Amino acid sequence: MTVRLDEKLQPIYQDVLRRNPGEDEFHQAVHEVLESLGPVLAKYPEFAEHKIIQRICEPERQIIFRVPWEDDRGETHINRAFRVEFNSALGPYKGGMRFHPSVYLGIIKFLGFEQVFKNALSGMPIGGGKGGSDFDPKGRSESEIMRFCQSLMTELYRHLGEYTDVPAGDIGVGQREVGFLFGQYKRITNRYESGVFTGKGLDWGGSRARKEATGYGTVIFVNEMLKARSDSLDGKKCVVSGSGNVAIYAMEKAMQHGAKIIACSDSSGVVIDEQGIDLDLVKRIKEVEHRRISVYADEKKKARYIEDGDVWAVPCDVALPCATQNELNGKNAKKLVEQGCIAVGEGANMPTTPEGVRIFQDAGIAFGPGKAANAGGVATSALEMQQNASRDSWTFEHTEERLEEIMIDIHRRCFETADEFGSPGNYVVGANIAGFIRVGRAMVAMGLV
Ligand code: NDP
Ligand code: 2IT
Repeated sequence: MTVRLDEKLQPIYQDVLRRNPGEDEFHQAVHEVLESLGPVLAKYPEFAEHKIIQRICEPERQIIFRVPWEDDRGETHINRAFRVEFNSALGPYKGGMRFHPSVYLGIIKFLGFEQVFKNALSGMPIGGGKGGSDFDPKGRSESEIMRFCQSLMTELYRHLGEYTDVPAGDIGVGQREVGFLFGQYKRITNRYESGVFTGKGLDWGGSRARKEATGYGTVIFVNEMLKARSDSLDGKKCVVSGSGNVAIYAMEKAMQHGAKIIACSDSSGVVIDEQGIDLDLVKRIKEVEHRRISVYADEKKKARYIEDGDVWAVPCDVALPCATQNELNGKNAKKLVEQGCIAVGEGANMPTTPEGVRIFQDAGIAFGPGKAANAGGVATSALEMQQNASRDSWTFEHTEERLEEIMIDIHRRCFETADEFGSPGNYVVGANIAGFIRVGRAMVAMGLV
């Protein structure tokens, strides 16, 4: 069930399929953006004239390299790593690094492509890029992870720079990994270049509220969607997928808004706690002990753990997918709608399949797509870059206030753009068009580069 593209866009999409065979997630992300762009070409013919869409779908540079490393027993391993420098019309390439065994070029390209529009939407001076490796950190010791990060950076450093390409974390890459990567960059280049990485520790150039920013921002966005419908999060039952960085701080902010979190998950199973998830316990299990979410039910006798369970089968008012791409399909979406869900905010990147998105939109529920709803993370990364450039360090309150202003502004822009282009209430259309126009205008202004 795919939506037909505008006739001018169809050949462009066919070309993307032809040039990028086997990269399903990238095709999906491109199709979803192109679906929104028909009315933009009608209103702004200069974008077609300058072939902006064709250019935006082709990364400026793609780097693929071997990462050899030795485990604790002396055995050699070879992984593959990527950095896709997608678009630098608005600033240095900016986007996270993902370490997960599922990583291949198609995943990094979909993430890099999404990042271009997300970063544009954030209003900050950052281009889009993404990187990662098929390295699986699960079960690896800290010294193995350090050696892997050092080996990766020994190759990647030559492509980075505070004015060139600025990575951060994503799945499997948190502050610890950012520390190992930044440390090796500093050693090789002999430069303490704080602005070359974001998501750093607070003692060595990190920003307050960066750790919280993606999850917090997602919930701020959801609250704005509800406000636009004269509703709020207060008293709502929420279900969150994942229990990593984004999930934890989405839960925290939703609770601050008076919501009750009744379920979260990891890739092994689901925890349901009708009394409300105990976030301190989740933080201890995940952030301190790095264990499985099943431990939660071992410690809380009233909670239930379902091995391989489906988090979207738990009835809720608000669903916050915060784990990974395509984790919420059409069947899940149908069930959520039937069980009374009124809003979905994507903390993860592209967690809802195209069929799922259509089911939510046809049902008229508030749907906040990732490139808008989770933009608070990268926006706060840009605030970290700002603090690094001025050798300053802001308070938590000030940084969170900036984040809130940015999220409210993103919501407003998506809302108004959707209206302007004839799709009122459709935040997917609003986000795609508003992001595209900002990048497209900069590309036209800079000529054929
Ligand atoms: P983490 O590694 O901290 O947490 C990821 C969580 O999702 C874990 O609970 C993990 O479970 C689960 N998960 C990951 N992959 C899968 C999978 N294939 N199937 C089921 N569960 C899975 O990552 P983040 O919280 O940083 O990232 C989560 C999502 O948010 C990603 O889509 C990321 O791209 C997106 N995002 C992150 C931002 C950030 O600032 N960190 C910013 C914007 C978006 P397990 O531990 O069992 O693998
Ligand atoms: O998907 C994302 O926006 C991120 N992983 C964060 C990127 C960043 O540079 O902070």
